[in-house]
Amino acid sequence: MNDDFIKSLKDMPSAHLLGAGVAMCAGCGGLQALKEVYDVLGKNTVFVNAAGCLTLLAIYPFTPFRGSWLYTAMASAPAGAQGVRDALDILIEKKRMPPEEDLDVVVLTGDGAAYGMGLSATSGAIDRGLDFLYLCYDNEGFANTGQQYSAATPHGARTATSAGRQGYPGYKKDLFDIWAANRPSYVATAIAAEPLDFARKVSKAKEMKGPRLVIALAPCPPGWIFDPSQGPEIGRLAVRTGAWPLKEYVDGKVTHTHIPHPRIPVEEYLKLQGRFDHLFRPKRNEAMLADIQARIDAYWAGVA
Ligand SMILES: Cc1ncc(C[n+]2csc(CCOP(=O)(O)OP(=O)(O)O)c2C)c(N)n1
Ligand code: SF4
Ligand SMILES: [Mg+2]
Repeated sequence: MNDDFIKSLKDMPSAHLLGAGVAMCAGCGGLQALKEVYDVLGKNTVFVNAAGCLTLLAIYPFTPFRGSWLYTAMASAPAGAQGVRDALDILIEKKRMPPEEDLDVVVLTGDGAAYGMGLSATSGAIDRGLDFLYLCYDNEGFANTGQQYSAATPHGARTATSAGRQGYPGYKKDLFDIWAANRPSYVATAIAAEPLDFARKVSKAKEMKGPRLVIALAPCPPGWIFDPSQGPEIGRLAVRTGAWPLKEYVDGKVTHTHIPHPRIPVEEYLKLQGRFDHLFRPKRNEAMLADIQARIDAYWAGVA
């Protein structure tokens, strides 16, 4: 990278964040989610980022962000956020920083950290009532290291560690419910392909205090195996098939912010992704397709 290019990164406004993903894949759903969050939060933000694909945005000493960036180990981002929040509070209390210059502390991790390795640190942060927003970009695998399965991988998906006709034998963990059970201030699901819903949720979370989570499903072209141009369509299909319910939790109550109607068959979503190719070719795996559809139907049957 030459000096002029690095300087151009430094001078970039936030609106060019997508273009700044020089080390990222075209059509990265995680990067799109981060851009939509950053457009709402703005520069008074410190990101506390656990190892994952979006770590590639921190090209020391520059990032495309106007705010700050702290890099942590995979399991430790909420603990890092505690340190940053404490430091900001002490600076304000000692009048070494005016309150109007306070920063939003945002944990930014993938699903591998959020659903698995970082859950213990997350639980402690929620118990302490830490004032932070957690953005999980959920690409349903350890994408940065070659899409091994994570606790967020959906049933039947092929990953680097789940090959064969059955794909991943487990079921996606319900991080929304795990957080909600801890009674935090706010929990929401979102997706970049539904930008108004996403922006409204981030704006709402920004106005709150305490532990807040937004989980953004993040279609990943190389991990999910699709052409980058199909990312927005796959994102919309995740919602229209009911595979990715858009909802939020506030004050003990869960509200769906969009109820797909009519709900279209989940295979319309699955068949666009190479990671589910084995369910359609060389022969349709009717039993597994029916199982995946039945679980989605059962979920929506329980939505009032
Ligand atoms: C304790 C630990 N184990 C393994 C790694 C190697 N590693 C770096 S990024 C990554 C994948 C993280 O997955 P996720 O949190 O979903 O983020 P993504 O890569 O999908 O963006 C792994 C396994 C690590 N950094 N730390
Ligand atoms: S592997 Fe997936 S999550 Fe990682 S940069 Fe590429 S598209 Fe984004
Ligand atoms: Mg991931």
